Amino acid sequence: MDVVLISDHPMTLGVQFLMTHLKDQADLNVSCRVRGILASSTDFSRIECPYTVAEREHLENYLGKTKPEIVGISTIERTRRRSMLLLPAIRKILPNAFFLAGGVDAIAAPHFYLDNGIDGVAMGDGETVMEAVLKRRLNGGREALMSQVPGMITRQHPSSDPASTPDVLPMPYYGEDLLYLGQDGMKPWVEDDRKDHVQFVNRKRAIDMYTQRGCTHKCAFCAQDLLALYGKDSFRNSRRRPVEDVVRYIGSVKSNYPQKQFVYFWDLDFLRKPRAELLKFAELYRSQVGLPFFVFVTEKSVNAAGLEILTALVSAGLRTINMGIQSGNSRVLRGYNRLNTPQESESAIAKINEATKNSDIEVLYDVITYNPAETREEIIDTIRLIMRIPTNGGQVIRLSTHKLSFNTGQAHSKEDQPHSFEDYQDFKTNASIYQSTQSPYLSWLLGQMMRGKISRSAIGSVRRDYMEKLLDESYVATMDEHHALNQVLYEAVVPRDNEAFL
Ligand code: B12
Ligand code: SF4
Repeated sequence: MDVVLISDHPMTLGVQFLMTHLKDQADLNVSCRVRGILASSTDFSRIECPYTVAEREHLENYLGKTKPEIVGISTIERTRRRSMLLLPAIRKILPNAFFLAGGVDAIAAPHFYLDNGIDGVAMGDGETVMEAVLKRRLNGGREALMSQVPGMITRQHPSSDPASTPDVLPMPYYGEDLLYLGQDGMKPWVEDDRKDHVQFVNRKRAIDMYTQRGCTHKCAFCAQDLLALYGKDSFRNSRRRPVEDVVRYIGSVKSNYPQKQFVYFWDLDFLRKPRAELLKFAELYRSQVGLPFFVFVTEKSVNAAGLEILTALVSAGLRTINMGIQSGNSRVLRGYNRLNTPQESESAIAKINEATKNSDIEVLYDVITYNPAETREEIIDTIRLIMRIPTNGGQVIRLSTHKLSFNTGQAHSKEDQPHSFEDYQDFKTNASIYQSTQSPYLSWLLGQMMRGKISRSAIGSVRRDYMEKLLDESYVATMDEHHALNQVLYEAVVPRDNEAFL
């Protein structure tokens, strides 16, 4: 039996986790061939657009040829439109296949997917659900999928407990059954030839990896690791993989794909491990892998880890460290359910600065812009915090912003919100901008500051010596009162894509 799992690449490692798990099941391996397709768009700025004619033809031909009986689709909010446009066409080619969706967006809005041509939605981690679906299909045919599969909802069985989670955290699959869709067909390996991602700029030849799942924070805007489903399950939220295993696995991927020259650890908080484990990781990684690597951290874990751990990671090859600041105002942070303070952020920023100042490491900070609940003064608190980031070292300090995502399954979810696909600093001509912030001008200014590098002379696209004038109270009020002025400003100063990252 052929099974095809499709994911918009790069989006998540969900499909690659499922593949490793399924390929580890000896009984399934005899009768099933599971392939993954990372279906990419050549341009990050059009991830929500339909596939090009060529991409679609390759995908349809491939499915027509392999005739999978199970098709899995991995979902996030921004690519919902693309998946939904594709679905009717592939259902026509594969009228008897079972279509299963999973991932954050399908979990947040399962009935939307069921009403639009999906047969089942995996409510949570997909490994055990996929395994059960494949086994049932093999043993009892399509009919066997009509009775309830634990962790999956269908039109006949519209609710379910969250899916159970495998005891061992799988490693993402890399191998011949992982294919990449491009303009010229399906390939077993591609050097990512798209423009760099706005926030993560070393994606072209990267190994993506995980050492643990979950995060101890519960920020209301974040769809982290299916928190809405597993929030109370501390075992699920702190599953780890021994660092020895992870380092060995990266070593094997590196030798199979010598072209790959960078490692991204997508753990939501890489430093959330015992100190001894972090030191062991640094030592093993330096001696056995040695590739430059990326980590996400939080201000609490940076403060807890301190200089010793940060310095050990730097000597192991740490190349980019990414910390979310989100806001420089305590009230706004409380609204995000973010259990930190601006002071904690500043203390973490100082530690990161100290550990990285003698290197050219990238330090990447991000904040949230366009939150309708923020006042002018609160946005200015964030602007001022960004202005205080030290620039006395050799590191490259880069900045980026996020707009609130509305489909996280959490407190900030707004199903009635139109699915706006603009993100980061993209707001240029969008009329809805005026409902998304109490100060279009300050949100725009913050977006410009967060666009690119921070240096002694400029913060992002804004000259430092102009900051006080730009923050003058009467100037801010005038700009906000006269939308036409704002509009002129957006149109006059539209940075090129990824401007400051070139
Ligand atoms: C890594 C990551 C990336 C990487 C992807 C790298 C890669 N190799 O693919 C990069 C940096 C490229 C990326 C980019 C983006 N990302 Co991102 N990313 C993540 C992150 C941190 C981890 C995802 C992951 O790999 N998780 C581990 C896997 C194993 O878990 P999973 O995806 O949940 O999959 C499991 C289940 O959901 C389920 N499942 C998933 N798919 C399927 C399919 C089937 C058939 C089944 C049965 C089950 C199933 O089973 C899986 C295994 O248990 C998440 C946050 C998070 N922790 O989830 C954000 C996240 C997915 N990203 C998000 C966003 C918004 C984006 C961007 C749109 C941002 C932007 N503005 O550019 C881009 C879009 C990329 C694109 N398509 O061009 C949002 C999505 C929000 C939403 N509600 O949809 C998230 C949730 C972050 C957040 N907190 O808001 N991202
Ligand atoms: S935003 Fe970061 S710290 Fe907050 S819940 Fe998400 S991953 Fe955790």
